[in-house]
Amino acid sequence: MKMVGSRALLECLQREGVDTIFGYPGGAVIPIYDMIYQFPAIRHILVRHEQGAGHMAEGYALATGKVGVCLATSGPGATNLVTPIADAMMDSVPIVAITGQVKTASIGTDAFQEADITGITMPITKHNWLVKDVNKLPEIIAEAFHIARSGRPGPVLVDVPVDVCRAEIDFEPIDAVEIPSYRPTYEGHKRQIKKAANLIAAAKRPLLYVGGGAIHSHAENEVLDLAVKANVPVTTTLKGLGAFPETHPLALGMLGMHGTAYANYAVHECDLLIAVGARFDDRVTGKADEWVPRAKIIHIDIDPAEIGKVLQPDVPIVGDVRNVLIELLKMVEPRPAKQWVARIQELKRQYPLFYAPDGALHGQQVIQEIGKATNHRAVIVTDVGQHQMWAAQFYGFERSHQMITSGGLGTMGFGLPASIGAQFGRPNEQVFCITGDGSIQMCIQELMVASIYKLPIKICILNNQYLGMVRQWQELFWESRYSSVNLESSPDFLKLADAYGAHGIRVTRPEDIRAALDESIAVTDRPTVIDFRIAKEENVFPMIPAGGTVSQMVVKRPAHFGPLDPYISGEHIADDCDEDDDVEIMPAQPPLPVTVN
Ligand SMILES: Cc1ncc(C[n+]2csc(CCOP(=O)(O)OP(=O)(O)O)c2C)c(N)n1
Repeated sequence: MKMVGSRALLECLQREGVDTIFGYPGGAVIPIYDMIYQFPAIRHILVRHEQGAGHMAEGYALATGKVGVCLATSGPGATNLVTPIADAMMDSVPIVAITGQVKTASIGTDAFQEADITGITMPITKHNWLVKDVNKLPEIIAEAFHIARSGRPGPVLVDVPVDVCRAEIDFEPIDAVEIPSYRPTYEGHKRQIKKAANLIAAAKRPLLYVGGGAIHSHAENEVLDLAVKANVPVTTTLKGLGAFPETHPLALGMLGMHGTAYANYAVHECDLLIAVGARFDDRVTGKADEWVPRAKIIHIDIDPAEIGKVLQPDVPIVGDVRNVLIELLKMVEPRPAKQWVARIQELKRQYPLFYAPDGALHGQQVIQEIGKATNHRAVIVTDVGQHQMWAAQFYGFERSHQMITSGGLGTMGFGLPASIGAQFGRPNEQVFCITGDGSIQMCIQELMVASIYKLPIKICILNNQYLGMVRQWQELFWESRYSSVNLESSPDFLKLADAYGAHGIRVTRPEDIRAALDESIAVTDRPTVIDFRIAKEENVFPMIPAGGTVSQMVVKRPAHFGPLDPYISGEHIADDCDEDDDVEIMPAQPPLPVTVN
């Protein structure tokens, strides 16, 4: 069928199942915008800044597991997508970014609004294309979606010159994509899986270290089955939160720089680390060559480039983690691990997540209350900073696709637009945006989009009047020389909410948290902004300094716990060994310094 390129583009998107595009128009994409009217099944969301469109596409993808789509014009429109594309690359988020380009004949002439966006985004996309021939458009769009969603997911970009949009094509849909040079490995090698099963059988203190890859591959049930069958405690990364229910007795919560003390001690003591869709990020490992000192490592990942990138595994398994775990489960025998599980329980008792109950309004308490008010079922989208870490520590995640956060790039400004994308993707669920007074101001303009579409997002600003996380580093590592972190002169967030047509609430006392949350939950026809005036100089603990080791971890413990139990040396636990239990406990390296509060 004969048609122009812009129609062919939208036909292709429709065939890919695209129902929502987040975008912003401009000269080079007017032909596409003109054609959108003829595709009523595709909803276009007019954002207020292209960065917002990119993060919305990410939020949509992370909430639904589908591919998110964003659209921008050439030049500045395209370069405004760079941050969300880089963000999606770091966190393996499947998005397709479509950009307009100046007409083919003008490319390379410094034409008005020309930017070499395929050049610029080459290192931050899985792949990108400049469409020079309209006849290639259907094939390129099919490949773009295929590459974005398959293997290790990630962002792709398709740059379409304005004359290609207007050129005529005899359109034929593409049914199947075959890219000989791109064939992700989905099945793990059987012999490797058998080796992994043998290591699990021989291990006395195994530990599952689960990352975002487990969520991308829908491996939650298999992670749970393996943990229960072989009695393996589970710690997750920031991006893996929700892959394992935190109420489970084997759950250790998040590990790493601001992970739980018990997760980090478990890493230190384990004799087998089973990494599932996780990439040994420096915020997890700290000083990598001293991390996990006693363990053999099994590393399961779909991306062969991750194997051995940071630490060399004893058993690497390349494949889709769900497929691999299904095979592994067939070979793993049930095994008791009474001593190890008891040890984990004791670590959890000794080092609970903790903040001082001093009557002040604490970010941690706000997060805990959000957990209770939503029965731990809401979709939580965060920005970047202290509030993000408190959300990770204190919410209590129970299911996958529930925590949406910028982990790898750490992009302030991600939260609000990503929560809008998430709410579009999951219209019937409660979406909470946990943000800071710094982060919210980076994409605040998108509040208008939430208002126009009556999205009932609850935007919780943990307002400490500082760029809190940077202030914390300056306090702890730069002798409290606070430099350019003061945000006392922020706008009045209630007036701002009003200006954008959102509901506004201010909370200054802990006793008012729950009422404010209930009030916001009752507002269903527009966003709510809650300005929580939290303690100004609170720090996130536990903390292992960047590049540090577990022995440098600073932990806060309740005062009534008194001095550390001598059990930490592991001595008396060894005395407790059951006769029939062959698990021998290796103590953590004593003494582990802690700040007793
Ligand atoms: C775009 C961007 N710029 C700078 C940073 C560096 N940075 C990390 S956390 C942080 C402070 C965040 O402040 P706020 O949003 O108020 O959150 P808080 O830490 O106070 O909870 C900054 C500036 C970043 N992560 N992203």
